[in-house]
Amino acid sequence: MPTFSWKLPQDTTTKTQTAYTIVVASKPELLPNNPDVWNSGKVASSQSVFVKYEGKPLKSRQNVFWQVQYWDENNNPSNWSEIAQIEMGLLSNTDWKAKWIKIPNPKQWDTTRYGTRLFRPQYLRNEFNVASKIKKARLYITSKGVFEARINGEKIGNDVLTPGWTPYRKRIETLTYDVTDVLRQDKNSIGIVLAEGWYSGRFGPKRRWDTVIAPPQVICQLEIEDIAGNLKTIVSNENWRATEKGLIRTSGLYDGEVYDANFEIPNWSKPNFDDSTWEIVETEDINPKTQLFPKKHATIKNRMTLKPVEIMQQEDDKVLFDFGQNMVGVVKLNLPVKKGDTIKLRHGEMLNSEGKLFTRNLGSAKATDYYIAKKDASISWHPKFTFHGFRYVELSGFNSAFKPKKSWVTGLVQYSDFEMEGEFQSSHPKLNQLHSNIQWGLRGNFFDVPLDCPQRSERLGWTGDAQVFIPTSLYLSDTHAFWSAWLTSMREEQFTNGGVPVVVPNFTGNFAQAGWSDACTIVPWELYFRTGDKGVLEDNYTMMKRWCSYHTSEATNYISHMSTVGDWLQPYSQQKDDRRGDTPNTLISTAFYAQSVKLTMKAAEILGLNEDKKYYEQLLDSISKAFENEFFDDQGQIKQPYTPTQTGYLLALGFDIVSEDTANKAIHHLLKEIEATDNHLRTGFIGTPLLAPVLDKTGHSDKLFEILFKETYPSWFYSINQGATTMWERWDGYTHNKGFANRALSFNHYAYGAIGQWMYERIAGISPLEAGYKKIRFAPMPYLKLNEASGSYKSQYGKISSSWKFIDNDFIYNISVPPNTSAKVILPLFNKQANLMVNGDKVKFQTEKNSLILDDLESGLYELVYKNAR
Ligand code: RAM
Repeated sequence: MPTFSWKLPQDTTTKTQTAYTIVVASKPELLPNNPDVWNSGKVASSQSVFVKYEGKPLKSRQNVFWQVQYWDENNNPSNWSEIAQIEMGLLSNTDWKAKWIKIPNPKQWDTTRYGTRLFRPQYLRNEFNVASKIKKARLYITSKGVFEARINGEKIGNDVLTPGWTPYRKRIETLTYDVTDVLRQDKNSIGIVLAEGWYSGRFGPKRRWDTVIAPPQVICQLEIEDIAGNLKTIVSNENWRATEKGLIRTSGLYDGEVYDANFEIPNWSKPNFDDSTWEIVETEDINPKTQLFPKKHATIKNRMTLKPVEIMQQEDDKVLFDFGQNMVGVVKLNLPVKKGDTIKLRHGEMLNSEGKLFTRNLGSAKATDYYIAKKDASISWHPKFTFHGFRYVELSGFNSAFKPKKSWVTGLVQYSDFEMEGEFQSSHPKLNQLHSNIQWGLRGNFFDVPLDCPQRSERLGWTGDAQVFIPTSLYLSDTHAFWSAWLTSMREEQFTNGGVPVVVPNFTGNFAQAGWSDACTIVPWELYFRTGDKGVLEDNYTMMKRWCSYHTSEATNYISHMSTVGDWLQPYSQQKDDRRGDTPNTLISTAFYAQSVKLTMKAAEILGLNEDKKYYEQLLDSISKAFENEFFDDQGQIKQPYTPTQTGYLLALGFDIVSEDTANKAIHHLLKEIEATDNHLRTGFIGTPLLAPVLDKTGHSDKLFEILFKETYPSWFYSINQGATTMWERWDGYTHNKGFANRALSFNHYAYGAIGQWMYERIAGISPLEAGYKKIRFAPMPYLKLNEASGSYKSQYGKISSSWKFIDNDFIYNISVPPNTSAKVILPLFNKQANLMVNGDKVKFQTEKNSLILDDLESGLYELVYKNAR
């Protein structure tokens, strides 16, 4: 059921909300006075985000209109908001009168090298008549595979690779399109192109074990209401026809697309097309065990375009384009061709030492698209059912009559449709480049589900990568719906024993791993804390509990023996498989056992489940004691036979699982470990995200700045110095001196971008003090390496911004606190005789240790001036 959120106007005098009324009606004319669906009444509350709908359950197809009014701090009512609308899709399988359809006996062939079979894309169509004028029409549609629909020749929507990727056996997301304007009174036609996508074909390691690979199918239901109120429903059924002899010859996510213009079927998706030579489709009833349910998060879209910055001749008929930015999506061609030309596009993220496309890191993904020309023409084309990760594209097979131009190619950047709203700026160009690389990590990998990487023959929803990156992602853009949709898939993939797979949707098999599967507690908690949506905890609490029980079943005397790949990709690992770090597995697993129990305890507290809370509190206490006993000596040092590592200390301190006394000692051992590496990180996927919070909370952020601003290996800036425009899987995936590393060579892996969280929290200075930023903490760290920094975050309440700089020796700090929130400002004390002016007035402030504190600031704009700060 829906929740309602609204923003109070920013830049007015309104400070807070003291009450609200929501009214919901079946027709806009009934608002606000006669709401026939729901009236919340006047509710005395400051809640303005994620307010639950409490009327009668909304039904399939139901259309409702709503408005909100709030009262401010002086009890003055606002005007009613504009009217907003909600339309429900088909909520139950029984709403569907349609059947799954597909071409009968689709031909498949073995690409023996991979042991998987491919199906040709299908073209399916039907015609129908509409006798009277149309008032409203909706197309409900989805597929096992990916599709594009057309009505009367016109493409429906501008979504990419719909319906996206879910555990298909359990649930398939459906789309609803308003098609009122493309239908006409008279003859109409509907056509669908259907390809493999994630559903069948060559994708993921699991395919290799599947003995049966089902061919793609599509289902759709077109519901038309005429002006007299008569309803007509067109459904996918045995009246449809299909062919495989269409333009797209093959299409696969890893391998690319082959488009042959000789197979053009003119007007195939328009009315009056003779499809008598096409085959009658085969139908299949809807399986009640597979839920069809409307997609709850944004589809993938063509979000941006990139033009090449350079064009390089390779051979007579081969050129290479450089987009200047590693990106994800496809290339759109705009070029002249002659009959018979086969244009070939190969994609790569890097060039080798000879200046040729480097593709070894793509694994078995061919990432190659073809366009075969039927006649002399100027073409405009891009592939539909594939995607690639690339900065460079090699184009060959063009006609020697034409001289390649930059305008021949455009990069279509594709990702789940959200605005990149977070802003970060500083006086340090490399820090700004790092922010840009992190943003591109999100653009490249938030592809309906969070992917580890977008280019090689992998592209899976790795849970470990996701759990470290979620806080950063929420700063960068509104990914709330994206994450909660992925959590739905995670719940569906949880095993009966409570384990959670390491990739979601599950493609790796029935096993769980510490640090990865723990995403099932970490992601819900972060999502709740950073958005204030309690519903996330309600939805996922059972999964969290079951996961904790599974953890318990994998522990002896509270010490976990759950498997883990460990501190993945820790530099200078001494292990046989050097992708695994040196931190003992059991230390990692026990630490995550504690962390999952802690977050579940916190969730129980928020949900008011006191018994559970107590239970987890005790369990956490037992785990913490056992952890400390097992791994630490009384000097706060990791003890024999366990190998001390930066990550070992970071886990203990970051997850708070040792006593205060031990923590106070352990921090010195961590600092020693860091000094031993000349202030470089020696951490992998597990430890790296903990460096910032641990060094910060123990008062050693100067150390962190040193690590962060390092230019030598391993460090964030090191990869930038080697040319990175995205986050890399390993810091030295490529180096100017040594060339390419052997493996783990993705040049678009967002995990190490987790440092973005700290850049927003402590360099710009914005973080939530209370869930969802109801109270905001402004705590920048004006650091000597920087002269200024600023950031902004689009919260549910409005834009939060924070910007500081030094002018001469004075520190100037500007913040914006949105309405209906409050704030606490924490600044370094600089010098004790501080003269602090706020909006021109001298103010008193509290001090705490070495900090200056202004608490309970109400909403508004503030300029703080601190004279002679340095
Ligand atoms: C790799 C993935 C991912 C990592 C796992 C352990 O194959 O790229 O990033 O989490 O392995």
